[in-house]
Amino acid sequence: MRSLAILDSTLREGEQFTSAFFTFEQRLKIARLLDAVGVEFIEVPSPAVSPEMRRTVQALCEIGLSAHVVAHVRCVEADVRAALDTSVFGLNLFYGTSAELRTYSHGRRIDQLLADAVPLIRLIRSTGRYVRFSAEDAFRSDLVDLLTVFDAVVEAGVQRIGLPDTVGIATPRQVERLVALCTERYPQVGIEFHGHNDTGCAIANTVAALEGGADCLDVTVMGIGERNGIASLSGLIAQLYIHYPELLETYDLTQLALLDHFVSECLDLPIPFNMPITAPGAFAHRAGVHTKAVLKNPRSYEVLAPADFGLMRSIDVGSRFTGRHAVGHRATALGLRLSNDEVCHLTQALRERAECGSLNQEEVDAFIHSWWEEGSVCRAERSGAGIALREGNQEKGSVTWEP
Ligand code: HCA
Ligand code: CU
Repeated sequence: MRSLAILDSTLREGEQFTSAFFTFEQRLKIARLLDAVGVEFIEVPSPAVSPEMRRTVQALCEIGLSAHVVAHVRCVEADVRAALDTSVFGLNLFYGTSAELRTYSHGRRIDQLLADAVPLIRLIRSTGRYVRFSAEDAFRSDLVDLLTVFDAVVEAGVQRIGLPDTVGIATPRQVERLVALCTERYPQVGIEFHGHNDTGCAIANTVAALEGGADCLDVTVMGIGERNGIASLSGLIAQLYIHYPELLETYDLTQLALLDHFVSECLDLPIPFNMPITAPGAFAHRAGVHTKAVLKNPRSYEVLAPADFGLMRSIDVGSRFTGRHAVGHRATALGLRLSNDEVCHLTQALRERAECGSLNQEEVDAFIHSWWEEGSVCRAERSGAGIALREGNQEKGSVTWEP
């Protein structure tokens, strides 16, 4: 079986998300939750950032996580030494290789950046630590430059090379091809991919990297990161669950929602409505056609089983699109025994009411109760004439609603 490592960078890339801030305690709790989910790597910022960051990184190394803590470090000797001064498992080095970053970011030529990086890689390897080198902005880099850099860093002893799509520009096909090329050229090292979401392809690109041969995929909780972030942990897990379930065998998927909720609380940022698995509506079904089928067999419209993630599905009954199966099901759950005709009438009444605006679950329940009570009055009034809707139907042997 092929192996896959998920690297979560919520504590590094994630805190580069605009207005994000995690306290010391929150960082520790996020790391524990990530560990409970089962990610292999937790990426943290460079300990050289500040004494407080150094304290945090060291604390994260000492709380007994199974995940490997790796520091994201520039190819600058002081930064590398600051990271080596902590107990991190390894260092994730990065250096911009595209013309854009070489010109406007660090201003170094390819030969100059290699002169910086190669001795540092050797230094890190001499301490026995893990080292990965990422060519920042790989997908806007000239292929010859990129391979020149990777040839040198692989030769210097890195265990993994990283291909970040720093500006979210790549298509899945480009990612798969470049990763496949590197997998073939550098069979002795692992390949990592880190995909930004500027054009909405982060998760697709991350899965394409896996299919191209990458063995380490970067994510953050809810996809937070610079600008509009990178691939989300939930999004990647949703894809793996369906297409590569064997790669999730060591994961505890029931911890995922707790993690997303905790980070969402820390940032005072709701989980996005379209977040796979953990969005509030990820397992909510609405239109009559859908709810009828889902009530018969959830697999009709659910490819992810909510229970596997410790979650529950919901049936939204309060819309103008509602159907009698959903309404009958809800009425039964409320303890009412309705005939088929009654369910049809109730559904019609509910739909008419929902034309003025959708109802939430509480409003639906209140509507059903008051509809039922009004019906009882009518039934009582009419009972002398023998035309009470419900009892009358039952007398005639009409079928009681069965969900
Ligand atoms: C950054 C850039 C980075 C690095 C990714 C990596 C990117 O914020 O420093 O080290 O693989 O997207 O290129 O996040
Ligand atoms: Cu990034």
